Amino acid sequence: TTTGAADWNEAEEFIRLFYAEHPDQPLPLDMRLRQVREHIEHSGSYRHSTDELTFGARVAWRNSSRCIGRLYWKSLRVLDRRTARTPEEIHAHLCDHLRQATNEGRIRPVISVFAPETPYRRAPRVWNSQLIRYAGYRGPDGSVVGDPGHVDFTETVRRMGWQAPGGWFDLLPLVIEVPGDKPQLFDVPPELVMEVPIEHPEYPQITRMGLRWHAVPAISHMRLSIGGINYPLAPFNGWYLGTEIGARNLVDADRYNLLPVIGRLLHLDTSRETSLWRDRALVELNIAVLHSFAKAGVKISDHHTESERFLTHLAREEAAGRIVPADWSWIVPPVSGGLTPVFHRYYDEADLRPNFYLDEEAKD
Ligand code: HEM
Ligand code: NRG
Repeated sequence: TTTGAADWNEAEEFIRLFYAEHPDQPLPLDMRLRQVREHIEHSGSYRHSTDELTFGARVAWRNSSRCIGRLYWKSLRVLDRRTARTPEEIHAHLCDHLRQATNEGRIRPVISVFAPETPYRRAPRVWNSQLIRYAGYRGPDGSVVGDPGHVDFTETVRRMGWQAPGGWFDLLPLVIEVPGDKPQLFDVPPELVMEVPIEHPEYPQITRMGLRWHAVPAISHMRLSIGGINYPLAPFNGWYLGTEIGARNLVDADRYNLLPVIGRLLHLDTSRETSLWRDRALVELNIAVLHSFAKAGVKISDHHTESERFLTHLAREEAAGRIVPADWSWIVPPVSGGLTPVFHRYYDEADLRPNFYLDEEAKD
């Protein structure tokens, strides 16, 4: 990973997989293998064809054992951005990614693949964990305004010169770093960031809280690994599962931590756990999230539907003769786990490549 050299065994395994699933190639398998081997011998690396890159990115999604959303892996839109060099070019491509992904609310799964690590040139990177994230500000008394999950990142970009508005849902700037240059800040154009105001269909108290969330989760800190080649900058997105927002981002004690507030607004008995006030507040918040996205015309899934789809995916993949690696603790939704069919079984835990990896050096 650090030398940027491609491993021949991984390369061979990937090229064989590509040919196994795409047998009608103009170039015979043994010739492509020899080409790849010679390139690795001479330069330490090789270049994926556009078809190999597209297939590799789709299979990386197919192999993501923490992802419940894999039914549509074949339709991932792959944008080949390997020639982009300057921060300005990269920023323009990231903006284009958000435009294509958002699609006025009819969210499309998209990945943009930027230049890989090679022995001759380091790859570009983005420091942000997602293209769209909200800032968090810790005050002198220790309380936080905004997303407590992003306090450190916010502090970093402030030191780099970002002017913080100081609100609850401020869009963080992108930090883009290309080899040999210092990292640069770019705003994400607000007109490219679709957001949904959170309303509850029956409880105006929840609507009046003024909550919102962005439409597109676009993960930007995972390394895409295909056939021994590493692409540290390969941001991807699908659409949200409601519980990611309604049961985690707005709820975790180290995120917006809103259950105590909602419990009080709904006049629940918060004096004892046995009233299950937390659970009642949690369900109402999740209803609000799904209702609001639907009302705004933004694609989102509920955990019952997405769990069903995942079982369909399992059946389809098994019919194609493939195992579906899955991580139970990530696949089972954080609310009503036992109500969903994904709870009531175990999964294969294989680590298959291509895949996405989280590196230690990722900043946030
Ligand atoms: C994780 C849903 C698309 C790759 C997850 C998680 C959910 C999810 C609920 C768990 C997240 C968490 O608990 O924080 C979906 C849905 C999609 C979708 C509904 C709609 C199409 C995609 C796409 C890719 C992808 C397009 C890549 C091309 C991943 C990976 C993880 C993940 C790598 C693990 C992230 C980590 O380790 O932090 N997905 N996903 N997903 N998904 Fe998906
Ligand atoms: N929980 C995170 C996002 C993680 C990935 N989830 C997806 N991915 N839906 C959050 O922002 O809440 N995706 O590519 O659609």
